[in-house]
Amino acid sequence: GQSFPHHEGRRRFIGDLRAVDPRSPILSVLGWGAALGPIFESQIFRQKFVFVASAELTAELCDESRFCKALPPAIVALRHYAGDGLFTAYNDEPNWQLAHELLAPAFTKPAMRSYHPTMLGTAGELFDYWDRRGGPVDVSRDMTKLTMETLSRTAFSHDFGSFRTAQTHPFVGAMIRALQTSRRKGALLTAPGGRLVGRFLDRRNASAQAYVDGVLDELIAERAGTDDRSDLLGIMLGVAHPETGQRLSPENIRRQILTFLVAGHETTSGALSFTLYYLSRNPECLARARREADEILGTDPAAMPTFEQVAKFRYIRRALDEALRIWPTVPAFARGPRADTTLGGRYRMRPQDWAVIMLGLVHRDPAVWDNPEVYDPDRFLPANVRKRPAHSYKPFGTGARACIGRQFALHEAVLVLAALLHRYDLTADPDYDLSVDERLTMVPRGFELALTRRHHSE
Ligand code: MNH
Repeated sequence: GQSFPHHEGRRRFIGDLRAVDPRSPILSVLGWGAALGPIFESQIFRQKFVFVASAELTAELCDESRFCKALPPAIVALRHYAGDGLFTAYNDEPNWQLAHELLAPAFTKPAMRSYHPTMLGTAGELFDYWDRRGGPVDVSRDMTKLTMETLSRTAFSHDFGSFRTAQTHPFVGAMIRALQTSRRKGALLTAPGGRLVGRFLDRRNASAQAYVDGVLDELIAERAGTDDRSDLLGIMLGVAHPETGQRLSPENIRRQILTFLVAGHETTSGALSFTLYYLSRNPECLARARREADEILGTDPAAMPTFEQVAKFRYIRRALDEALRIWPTVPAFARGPRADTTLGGRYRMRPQDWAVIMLGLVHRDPAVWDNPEVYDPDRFLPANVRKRPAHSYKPFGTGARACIGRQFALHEAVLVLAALLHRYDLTADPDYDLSVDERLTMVPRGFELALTRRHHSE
């Protein structure tokens, strides 16, 4: 095939292996890829990856008539656990269409109204937990507790009890480790002896995976036989397709649960953490966000937003959008052509080819964004959004396979930010330098905030 600009340190046989930190491959590619232009490649052993960095090529790849979601090796490797669950399904797998149609009603804006009380409840528990413990807060860890609880309670009516201990729930740790290992296997499989290494990793991972499966099977068993369709699990167990009568199999339901837990908690938690990081670093933005929270929520610092109020926090929403621009927590997604075509008028692509859209580069493309490194929520004022070309901002993916949980994530995140800013003064360590941890998604590492209760009465 054709070759694209690549890292100058490429070696025979291993390719760009030495330029990629195995613990943070995405950060590595963001780092050296920025200098390689709108489209570039990397090669690890025999596996080649094509990356897109420009908003212009991204817009073309987002044209659903010519391109669709593709599954690069790291995502294919996740199929070992998540199978034909929504995120890892191939476009033409029947369970994608079926699960998408059965679950879509559970993700509409009106559906969020039914989740709102639970979202308030978990946020309230988090605040109580902070007030009890005192001392600085590990933002990523605690936001992960919050989003994990919100998701498992709204989607599966299950309580992980995250706020009863300071530690991360062992289930969350095991789930992330199991999936991370399998994702890393992706590129290694093309190395000599790669299959052996893969089997070794699988064995080392087996107990974590067995534990995760056990918890999930128990969650399903607790509910089998009941007919409560008020959450995702109930819908998956109880609802048949209105026309075909088809249902999801128990195995597929387990894969969907794993998918929702993974796709639904760390992503939102990272978005919350990055927003708090940038607000703590930008006093003017923080003041505007807090003023908005105070205006809408009134004089009681313990007030929580109503469902209708959540849509009114326009500045806080922009603060979140802007954090997801600079640090999209799902850092990339892949697209492939539906038929032979030419990308950007120059690059031939066949249906088996794919290109990875590197959101961290696209969202900082200087052709679209002035001073891309500067945090400025007002980029998302409607008048400014209208001035930008379509598809220059894609934190939730695109088209038929875009994020089903977008409304859910935005509703929860805005609600929590507003309530938090209303309730607490935040102070960050001025010496903290942002460091990003590449788990399954991107989250700030070691970012701490001191939170003190506010007493505002006038
Ligand atoms: Mn989510 C797909 C980003 C929150 C469930 N999500 C995607 C994709 C992106 C994404 C990007 C598309 C990936 C691809 O094209 O390969 N998701 C996010 C971000 C947040 C997020 C940045 C939070 C912020 N996602 C959530 C939440 C849930 C969820 C919350 C569930 C409650 N996401 C999914 C599922 C898919 C998905 C399921 C797969 C959808 C499909 O292919 O049909």
